[in-house]
Amino acid sequence: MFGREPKEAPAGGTQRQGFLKRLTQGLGRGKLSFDLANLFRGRRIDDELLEELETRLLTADVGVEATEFILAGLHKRLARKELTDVDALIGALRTAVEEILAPCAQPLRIDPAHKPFTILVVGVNGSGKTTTIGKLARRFSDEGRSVMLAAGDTFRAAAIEQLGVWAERTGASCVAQHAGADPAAVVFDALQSARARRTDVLIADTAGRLHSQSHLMEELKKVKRVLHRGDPQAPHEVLLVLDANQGQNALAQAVQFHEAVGVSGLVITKLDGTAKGGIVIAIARRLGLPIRFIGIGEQPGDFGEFDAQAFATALAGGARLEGVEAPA
Ligand SMILES: Nc1nc2c(ncn2[C@@H]2O[C@H](COP(=O)(O)OP(=O)(O)OP(=O)(O)O)[C@@H](O)[C@H]2O)c(=O)[nH]1
Ligand SMILES: [Mg+2]
Repeated sequence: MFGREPKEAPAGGTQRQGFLKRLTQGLGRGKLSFDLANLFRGRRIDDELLEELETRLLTADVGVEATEFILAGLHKRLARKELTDVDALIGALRTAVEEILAPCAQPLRIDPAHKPFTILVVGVNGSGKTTTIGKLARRFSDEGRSVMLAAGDTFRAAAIEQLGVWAERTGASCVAQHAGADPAAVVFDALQSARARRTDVLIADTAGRLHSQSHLMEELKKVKRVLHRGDPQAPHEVLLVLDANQGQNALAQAVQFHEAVGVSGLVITKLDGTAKGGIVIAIARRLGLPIRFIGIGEQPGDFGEFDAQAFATALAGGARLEGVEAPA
């Protein structure tokens, strides 16, 4: 489907295929796939079919704007008689989706010149920030990098513990203070400590909910400012974590966070259990921000780089990735 295993993975191709297969099957379970192959099998292309296609796209949260854009392109090709049967139509849809997604498929590159390479993780409560941090910690340590986590969500005591558990599981170090401490102070301390230890990657967790949304944005701005004071180039990445289940709300969140703290990359989580995966297309078209990773479950391995072609194929159905079955 839409993930890519780390390039450094020893078993390379085989691992990637295994991941793609799981992603594709996950999509099938979550009904994320538009399921067009089944819907359209044996039919001819007419107005009714095109209307059904439009409904499918809207139901999957592709959004009005992106849906209209995709359909306009298909109508043009139909008028030119380039698409004579449903297979050709699904193929054209897949290509259209891939063209929207491809510019956003930009992997996160850790520049070793920055020690630590600092990642600030933001997003609303429950979107999957802390879990994503755990997955990133696992990924980076598997690549042979040293990792430090900063417990910048001081709003909930449980958040600090949760991050500590991930640090233990992944062999990362963790800098934390008591609940209620100033998150900017925690993150600043962590930066000093990571620098002293020559840690490769520092990942800062943040709260998803405060007394109000404006409190949250002010706090995040302060954390960012303080990091910047410690290292004029930090944070090197501001990663916004979005829950795909939130559909069009995820889009609104992205706009808001981007305005407040300047997002440089996205992680889209919970694509394993949603029928709303089309939101990825809406986000790509509306924001054009790099999509760094996707999450398809709660475990460290349920995570991969975003792959536009694989995602489009899994969503549109019809075609086969080599060695990967389409969702049943
Ligand atoms: N199915 C599924 N569950 C996920 C995924 N990512 C995270 N979760 C679950 O979503 C829930 C919330 O995840 P957290 O990582 O705690 O979210 P958070 O953004 O840190 O939440 P706050 O700390 O409250 O702001 C947990 O139960 C996670 O296990 C995913 O990709 N798929
Ligand atoms: Mg959290």
